[in-house]
Amino acid sequence: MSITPQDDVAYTPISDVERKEFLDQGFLLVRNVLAEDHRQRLEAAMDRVYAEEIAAGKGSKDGTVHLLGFLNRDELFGELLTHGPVFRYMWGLAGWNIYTHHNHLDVTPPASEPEKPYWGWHQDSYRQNSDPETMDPNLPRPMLSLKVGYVISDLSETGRGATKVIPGSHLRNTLPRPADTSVHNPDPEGTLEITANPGDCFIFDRRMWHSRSTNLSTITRKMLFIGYTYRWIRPLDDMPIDKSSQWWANRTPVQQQLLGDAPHTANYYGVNWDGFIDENIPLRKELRERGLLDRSVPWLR
Ligand SMILES: O=C(O)CCC(=O)C(=O)O
Ligand SMILES: [Fe+2]
Repeated sequence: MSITPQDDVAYTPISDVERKEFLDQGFLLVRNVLAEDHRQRLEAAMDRVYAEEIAAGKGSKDGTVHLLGFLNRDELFGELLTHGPVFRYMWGLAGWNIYTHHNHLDVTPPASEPEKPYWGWHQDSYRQNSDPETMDPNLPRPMLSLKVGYVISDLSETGRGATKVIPGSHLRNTLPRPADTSVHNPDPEGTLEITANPGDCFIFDRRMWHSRSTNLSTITRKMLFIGYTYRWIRPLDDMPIDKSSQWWANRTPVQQQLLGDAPHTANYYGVNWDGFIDENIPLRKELRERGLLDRSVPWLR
């Protein structure tokens, strides 16, 4: 049983081995990031939000809820933004100039009908894969964002609707598509279905080719996803935050940064017109005070 305070965990640098694995594979499976009582409280909060969404008619026909911008729906979700055992990977892999542009709560009941053919393989972020003018097809696109998926239900067996990934595929700009996607096609070579226990998480580079899968089991799948990107990239979700709310007042300065707060638009670029980098950007300040800025890693400069 660890007695390390949450903050110390959050600011414990990841190892070179983990960084290398992430850079090579495009993802990391991290075990036991949620203590069981924490996981249960998160699940209870998810169940409440799920019921609210269903009552508001926002579930799909089979009872699936895919709620974008869920963080401000519970105190526990706001705290999850800087959850120590995971947050250390976020700044360790992406640096201090980050926030969440995209987050979703997913409840996927057992499929009510036989699986229809679909091709779900994609890299995240839509036009980010087309707009940047990197014309050399062999030059990998920039990562730009990464995402953590907290596993809340038991995904220890395949067939429970887990995310499928192709390890190492984040450096490939294309994935061959079957000629006919109206029929069932085999998964691409190298596919891995991420089986994991409740309380585990996986962290992935948004470029890694991945797909959802159908929940063919009798267990409802529950996941919480939080994406982190650079502060100079626009939000993807519509998550209006009431800054007069208790929820906002309860957020730490780092959490407020991670929710998109900034004193000035230029601040998103790390610019302080009186100097160059704004030393008061909360996460940068936190890392600096702890001696964790590192000139040899550009995103930690
Ligand atoms: O729900 C899933 O398994 C996949 C979700 C996904 O594509 C994503 O979070 O980017
Ligand atoms: Fe995705």
